[in-house]
Amino acid sequence: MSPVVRVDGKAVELPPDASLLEAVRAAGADLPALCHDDRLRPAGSCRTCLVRADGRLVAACVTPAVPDAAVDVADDELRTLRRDAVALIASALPPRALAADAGTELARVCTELDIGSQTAAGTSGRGRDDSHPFVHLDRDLCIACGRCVRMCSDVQGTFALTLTGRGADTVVAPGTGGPWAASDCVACGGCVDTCPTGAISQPGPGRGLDSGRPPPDRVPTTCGYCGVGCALDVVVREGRVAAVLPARDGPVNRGHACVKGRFAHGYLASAERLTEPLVRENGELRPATWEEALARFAEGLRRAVHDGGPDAVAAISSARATNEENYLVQKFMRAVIGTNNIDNCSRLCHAPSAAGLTASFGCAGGTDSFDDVETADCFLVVGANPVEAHPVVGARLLQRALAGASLIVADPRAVGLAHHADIHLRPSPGTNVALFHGLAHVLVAEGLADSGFLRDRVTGLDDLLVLLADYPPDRVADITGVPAADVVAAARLYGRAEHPAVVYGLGVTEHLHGTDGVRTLANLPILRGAVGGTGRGHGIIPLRGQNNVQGASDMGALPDLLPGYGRVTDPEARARAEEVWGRAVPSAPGLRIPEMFTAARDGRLRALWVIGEDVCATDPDSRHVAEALDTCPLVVVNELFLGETARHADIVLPVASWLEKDGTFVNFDRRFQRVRAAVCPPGAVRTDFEVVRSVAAATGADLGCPTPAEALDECARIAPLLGGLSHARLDREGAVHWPCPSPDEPGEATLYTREFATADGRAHLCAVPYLPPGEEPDDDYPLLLVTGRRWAHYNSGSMTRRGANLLLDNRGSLDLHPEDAARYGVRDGAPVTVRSRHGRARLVARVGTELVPGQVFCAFHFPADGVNTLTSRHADTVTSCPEYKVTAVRLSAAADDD
Ligand SMILES: Nc1nc2c(c(=O)[nH]1)N[C@H]1C(S)=C(S)[C@@H](COP(=O)(O)OP(=O)(O)OC[C@H]3O[C@@H](n4cnc5c(=O)[nH]c(N)nc54)[C@H](O)[C@@H]3O)O[C@H]1N2
Ligand SMILES: Nc1nc2c(c(=O)[nH]1)N[C@H]1C(S)=C(S)[C@@H](COP(=O)(O)OP(=O)(O)OC[C@H]3O[C@@H](n4cnc5c(=O)[nH]c(N)nc54)[C@H](O)[C@@H]3O)O[C@H]1N2
Ligand code: SF4
Ligand code: SF4
Ligand code: FES
Ligand SMILES: [Mo]
Repeated sequence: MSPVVRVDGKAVELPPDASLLEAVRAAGADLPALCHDDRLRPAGSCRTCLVRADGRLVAACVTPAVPDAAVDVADDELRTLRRDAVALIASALPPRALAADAGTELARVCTELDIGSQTAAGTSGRGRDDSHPFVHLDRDLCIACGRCVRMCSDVQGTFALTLTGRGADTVVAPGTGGPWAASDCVACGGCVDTCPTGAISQPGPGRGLDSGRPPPDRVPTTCGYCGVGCALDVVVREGRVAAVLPARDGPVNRGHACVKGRFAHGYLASAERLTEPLVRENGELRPATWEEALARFAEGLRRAVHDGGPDAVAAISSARATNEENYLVQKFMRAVIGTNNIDNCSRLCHAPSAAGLTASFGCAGGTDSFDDVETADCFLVVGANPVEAHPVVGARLLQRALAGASLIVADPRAVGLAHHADIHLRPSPGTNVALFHGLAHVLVAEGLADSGFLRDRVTGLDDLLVLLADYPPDRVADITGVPAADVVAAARLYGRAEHPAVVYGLGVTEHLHGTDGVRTLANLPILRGAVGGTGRGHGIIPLRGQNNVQGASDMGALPDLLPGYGRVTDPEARARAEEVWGRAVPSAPGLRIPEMFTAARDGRLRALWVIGEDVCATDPDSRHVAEALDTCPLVVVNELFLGETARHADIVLPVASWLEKDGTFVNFDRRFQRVRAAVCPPGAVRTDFEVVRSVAAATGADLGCPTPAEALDECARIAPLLGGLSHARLDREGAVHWPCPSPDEPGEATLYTREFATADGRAHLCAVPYLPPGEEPDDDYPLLLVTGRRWAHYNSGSMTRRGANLLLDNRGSLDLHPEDAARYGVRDGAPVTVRSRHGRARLVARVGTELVPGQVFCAFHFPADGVNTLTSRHADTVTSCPEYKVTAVRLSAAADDD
């Protein structure tokens, strides 16, 4: 029921459970509310929001708006009471709290209430804590409102903060007692954002910003790090980024963000930033003009095509770049060069998701919207570590678990969410398919499958039932190491939930049988009828990694697919593109990324354009990659920095990053969102968009699409799936999900509500057996190395290592169990050498119990350590996605040098 309340006589209708504060705001009035933040549960402690409700004096923030309540706000007595409450708080603070440039919520409220700056007459003396690179504390400004503490617990879920002391001496402090830098803080910035006084602030020009009130110098955009797609407001001062704030109306982040989106923009001003093109001369890279670099590039392309035909040219497009840039790159390769040799880092990441979900359901994206987290009552989180890799998703999942939703985590490591899970399944890396069959076996055996759904909407049940007979929990326990009782318990939890949801990551895809993993995981929601808009669950969502890896693939930066997933082998799909481009589109699928390197080594590939992927750092068996580049006659790299790959290039083109350009990204749950230039790139830097156009021009071709907006319009004409998308629409509506076939239809958040998009309109169960991983430990390489992510750095680290994130984590480390540490004589914090059949890495040991004995873990954020010299060329048999999650290694304690 929607209550109707009268605010100073004006009737307002409210959502159920609204507070009087919301009623007052809905009536167009406002109140000071110093201990309140819409993102948090109300505390009702500061008494600055006093109103009279049906004659009683109450704090509006904690008083429910009961139907027909009469609320007085504006009378003089109330104004005085509120003003006195604020003035009392301000009077205890030192003068700087209300200085002219304070810019905080408290300063704004005082101005509005005509409380002069001389009111702040308290003393200083409690001191500061500036130990942390991004979060500073000025204890004298703390009013003990507790907003920071609640932000850290109720939104972020880190529980790093507490209020200590008594009475007027109460002040916020890290719960661990020591300095902030040594606390559990993961620098999400939540406390900084909510603090009304500037007691907690970020250093530099963004200090004490009042994020509730966007002034006009804020540029709304979408984060360019991970695939969550947080909406951010970039505060610009004198042409530079002063701060990045989470947008309160962000559809996925809802006023939250993480250390990367919020603080990792120091790279923009790095002295190492490339500011002019480089060309190789006598073996060295030297600066050049754009004219010279482009002319050389065009000549190199001409020669490659002359010597080897169009298929002697290939491009790797960037999941960091915009949709419009990806669209143009693939258009250039297909319509100008005449080859389908175009791919993107989805190949290294979620290509098995695209292939697997397409085979099971018909479309290459997650089946449902992340908005469903609020209604799901059970989460099965598989092979994903969102607390570190998709922190805003991790935070929202954690809050749902804390609110009572059940949580099953399937990960060999004790990742952040596992600590809050009802059940933590720890399959041995590479054994997912057996685990998923085990869960399916129990669902079927215990009558938890949805027979009506299976009959009406599903294909493949008979084959699966035959196969599942071979996967009783005991056998699954033998293969995976997960106790049979846990398999049964997890299946029951998922099977009996009313609205279960599956969320997964690279622990499913980056395997020799990654596509099988995706498909057999997808069997679970199909068996339960928890997909396809049945109201009985929320399907399956891949946590796609890069900011725009979904979009790069949607745009057709793939060797077999055109924009909107038309197959290059399908004459109709080709005809749609050919009509718009006026050029024939080749019908043979092109090379995948690993095939490009093989072709380069074989001499078949004569020109490779690498746009925003540091393949020599992040592709597996990287020594082989470097050799391939060195063999290829022309290598051109579009980059921000002279990374590992750029060092092997013949031409390096300096490009803009996400804070410096216009376009759109697609996030992990298929939302198109706008990206806007907040600042100008340095020197002669151009956007990838401009670069692709000028490369085409240098070869004598006109790519059309003079602006990003026009590029998306053109893409919409080719791709029925994306037909309704445009910059104008996104500027109006914020985010729009694909599929979105027409401008006057909303995007589809939940897919397949009528039928699945497969040829027969049914969901397809997958009956493939478990097969072992490509590498297994033996006497020479007795340990199993899993690679993945850590919270403070991003992939190659090219951006996060060039800013203060380096102060949060400054070296590559290897996690190992105390038993293994003892066995190999490795001490915590000591250097350790890791060897595989393919290479060697040097790391620092981190002894702990995240892993079981026999397994070790490291990230790949410090390329100089050599982690990707260790990883093998084993790859998913369907999509060629590397088996990054399983490498057999051995350790030695000393940093020896052979
Ligand atoms: N801070 C940070 N955030 C990032 C990134 C980053 O580099 N740093 N990168 C972004 C990108 S590109 C991506 S793709 C995403 C990746 O995000 P995630 O997929 O969450 O990342 P990973 O840490 O690579 O792997 C996830 C988990 O898979 C588990 N795993 C390994 N093998 C198996 C297995 O056989 N079975 C199961 N069930 N689990 C297994 C690992 O233990 C690991 O915890 O993160 C994005 N966000
Ligand atoms: N061992 C191991 N290796 C892995 C993985 C793993 O789990 N384990 N995960 C794999 C996965 S999932 C992924 S996605 C890859 C990621 O690997 P990469 O794509 O290589 O990593 P990034 O660091 O995200 O970015 C690549 C480069 O793009 C540049 N860049 C940033 N923005 C732009 C832009 O707008 N335009 C251009 N032209 N360049 C830009 C950056 O400076 C950076 O050098 O790593 C893979 N490698
Ligand atoms: S920055 Fe985030 S994690 Fe750190 S103390 Fe503040 S709210 Fe907690
Ligand atoms: S969660 Fe992802 S999208 Fe959001 S701020 Fe962090 S890196 Fe950016
Ligand atoms: S905002 Fe209502 S009591 Fe503090
Ligand atoms: Mo990724």
